Amino acid sequence: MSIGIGGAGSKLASLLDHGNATIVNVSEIELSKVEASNKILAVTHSSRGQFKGSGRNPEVGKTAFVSISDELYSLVKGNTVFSSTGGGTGNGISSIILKKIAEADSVHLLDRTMFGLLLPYVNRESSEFVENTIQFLLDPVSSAIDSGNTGNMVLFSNKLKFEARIAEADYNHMMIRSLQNFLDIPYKGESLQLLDGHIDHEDFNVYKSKPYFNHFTQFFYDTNRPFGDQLRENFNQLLLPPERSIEAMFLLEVPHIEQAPMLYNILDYFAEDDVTPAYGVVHNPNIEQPTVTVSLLYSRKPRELVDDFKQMADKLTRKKIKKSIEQFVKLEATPFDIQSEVKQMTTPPPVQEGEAPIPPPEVEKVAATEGNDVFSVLKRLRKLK
Ligand SMILES: Nc1nc2c(ncn2[C@@H]2O[C@H](COP(=O)(O)OP(=O)(O)OP(=O)(O)O)[C@@H](O)[C@H]2O)c(=O)[nH]1
Ligand SMILES: [Mg+2]
Repeated sequence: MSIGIGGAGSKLASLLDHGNATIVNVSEIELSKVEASNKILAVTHSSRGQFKGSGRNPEVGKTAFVSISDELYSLVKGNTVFSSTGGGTGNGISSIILKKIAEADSVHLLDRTMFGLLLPYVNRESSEFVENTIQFLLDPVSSAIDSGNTGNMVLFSNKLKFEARIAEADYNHMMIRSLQNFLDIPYKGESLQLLDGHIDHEDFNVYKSKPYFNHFTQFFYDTNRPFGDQLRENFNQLLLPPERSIEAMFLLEVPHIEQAPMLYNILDYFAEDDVTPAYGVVHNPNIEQPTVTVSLLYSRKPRELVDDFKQMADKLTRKKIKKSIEQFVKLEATPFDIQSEVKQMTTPPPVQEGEAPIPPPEVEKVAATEGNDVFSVLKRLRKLK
C-alpha cells in the first residue's frame, strides 16, 4: 500500500494504488481533491492551515504530525511513502517519520519503508521549496540512511517536467509508470516463462528494504553495443542520476528464447564494478525487441546531494542579486559637455527690441548661494530631476 503526504505525495500515491492509497494532508481542500480510500486530516493550530495547507512552512507540518503520529507511524511500516521535499506538509510530516525511523533500535527488513521523494527543479521553482529540500536532505534523509533502518529511497526530480514543459498530470503518470516497471519485476518473473535466474517476491522485498538510493530504468537492449553505454544513455530522466552502484537487479525480457544468453554481457558489465546483480530472464512473446529493466542501488552522502543543490541555488541567487543591482542602480548615460553647459549658462538670452540686455549670471555666486555639491550643480544643469 502507498501513503501520500501533502499535495504532490497524495497525487502520486493515489496513481500508484489506483485510488486505494492512504493520503495525509493538513488541508481539507487538498484531501478532497484526490481519490483515496483512506484520508487522514492532520490538525494544525492555525485556521489557515486547515484549509490552505502549510504554506510551504515545514514547521506547520511538523506540529500537525502530533495529531496523527501513532496511526501514521504504524501505517508506513513495510509500505511506500510519497512526498515532495519542498512543500510544508510533505516535508514537515515526512521529516518526523524519517527521524522516528532513524531513532528506532532496528527495523525488521519487511517493516522498512520505501520512500518516493519528489525534488524541485532549482532553476524554475521557488527558493522556499529549494531551502526546504536542502534541510530535508541534510538532516532527516541523512540520519535515516545512516541508521540503516529505511528502505530504498527514490529521488524523483521535477527537472524534466520544466525543461520539456510537460503537463503536471502527465508527468505524474510518467513517474508512476516508471516506478511500476520496476515494481513489476517479480510479477513478470511469476507470470512469464522463466529462462534464467529468478527474482521472486521475497528477493524483491529484501532488495527494496535496503537503505540506499534506487535508480531504475527500462530500455530496449541491443546486444551489438556495449551494455554500459546503453545504460548511461538510458538513465531515467525522471530521477536524479545515479552514482556507482553498490548492488543491482535486472530483468531481461526476450521475444525469442534463443536470445536468453544476452544476459552474460550484462553480467560482464556489472562484474567490472564488482557488483553481482540479482537477475531474471523471461520469455515475453508480446514484445518485439529484448527489453531490460535495471535497478541500481547507490549510496550518496546526502551532504553531496545538498552541495549540488546549494551550488545551483547559489548560482541562481548570484544571478538574482546581479539583476536587482542592475534594476535599482540604473545609471543612465547622459552626454554631458561641461564647456557647452557653462557657455549656455553664461550666455544671456537674446535681447528683444526695446529691452535692456540682461547681464550674464556669475557662476561662482550661484554655486555659493545654492550649495556647491555635485547633485545641486547637476540639478541646476537639469541633468537630475
Ligand atoms: N511533478 C509534480 N510536482 C508537484 C505536484 N504538486 C506539487 N508538486 C511539487 O511539489 C512541491 C510542493 O509540494 P506540495 O506537495 O505541493 O506541498 P505540500 O506538501 O502539500 O505542502 P504545503 O502545500 O506547503 O502545505 C514543489 O516542488 C512542486 O513543484 C504534482 O502534482 N506533480
Ligand atoms: Mg499542499
